Amino acid sequence: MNTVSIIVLVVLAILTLVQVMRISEVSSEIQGGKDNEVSEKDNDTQGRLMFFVGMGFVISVVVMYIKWGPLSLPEPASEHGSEIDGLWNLSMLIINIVFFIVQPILFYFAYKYRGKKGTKAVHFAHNNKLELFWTVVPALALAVLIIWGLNVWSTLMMPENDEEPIVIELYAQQFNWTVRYSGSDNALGFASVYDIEGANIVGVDTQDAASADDIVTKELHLPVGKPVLFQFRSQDVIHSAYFPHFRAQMNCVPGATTNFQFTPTITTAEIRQNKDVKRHVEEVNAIRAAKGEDVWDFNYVLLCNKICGAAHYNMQMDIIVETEDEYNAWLNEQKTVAETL
Ligand SMILES: [Cu+2]
Repeated sequence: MNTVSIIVLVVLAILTLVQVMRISEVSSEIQGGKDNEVSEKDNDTQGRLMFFVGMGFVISVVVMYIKWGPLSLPEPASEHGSEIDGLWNLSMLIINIVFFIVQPILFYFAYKYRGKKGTKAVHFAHNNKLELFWTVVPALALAVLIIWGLNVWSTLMMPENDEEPIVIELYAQQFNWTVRYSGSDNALGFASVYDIEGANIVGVDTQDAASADDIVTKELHLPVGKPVLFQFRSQDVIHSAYFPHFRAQMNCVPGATTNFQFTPTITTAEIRQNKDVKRHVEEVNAIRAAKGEDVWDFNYVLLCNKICGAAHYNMQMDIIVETEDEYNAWLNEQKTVAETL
């Protein structure tokens, strides 16, 4: 449909609406204006509708919790993960208590105090005790959440290291991730977007001595129980490195380096034995089998959590957490920058 016919259609629709309103006004005048009056029956119907629709909404929340709750993330696979989960669980507990008390009362009262002939609303201006209660209780709840949250934040952002963390760079671009391991010196060589050329996809400065043993790969392997310090860069727009199973996320900003450290605690092989993960894999594979698709197995995943463009949804990478021996064996097979560039 071209623009002209759309405009004509909209104008005709508005004209029709205006005519319908006029007819309604005229018919109301003929009947002495009575059909605009709200009857006792209207109030009854509206009150009941409010109650049933509102309660339907509250019940639908319970049904959704039961049906989709089991799809939430399995146990955290990082050292700090349980602290994030603790904050999340307390927030959700408070939200749910308030929701399941306030919402049913709200819809019940809308029904109970619906318009009735001869009933007049009470003018209730002020009550100090009530105002104190609904100010102090939310203030206390917020204070607990904020103070606890800030504490968790500062321990996550300034971790105390017993051992030197492994430095790994995650390089984001529309729409994929590249990993750069810092090699035996555990120091990343200088890199810049201006040095990107041919096979040098993350712009490593080959003149920098620290870059010779760096390893650029498209696979993310992590050793279990070892702290990992991720450094994030972006080539084009703001991306966000999201590790849902490790309860971690950090923005990747063009022109800046951001970082986040965490310690994986459960290997990929171990998490595949987790009962929630097993059930989820079985359910997914039942759906895939019905469609004639291949069998899928669970993997930790790194996702982009900023809507960074058309293929943003597909900007992901598997993460393999393994024992230190397996990790070192894999890393030794990889080619360094000195060997490839
Ligand atoms: Cu992205």
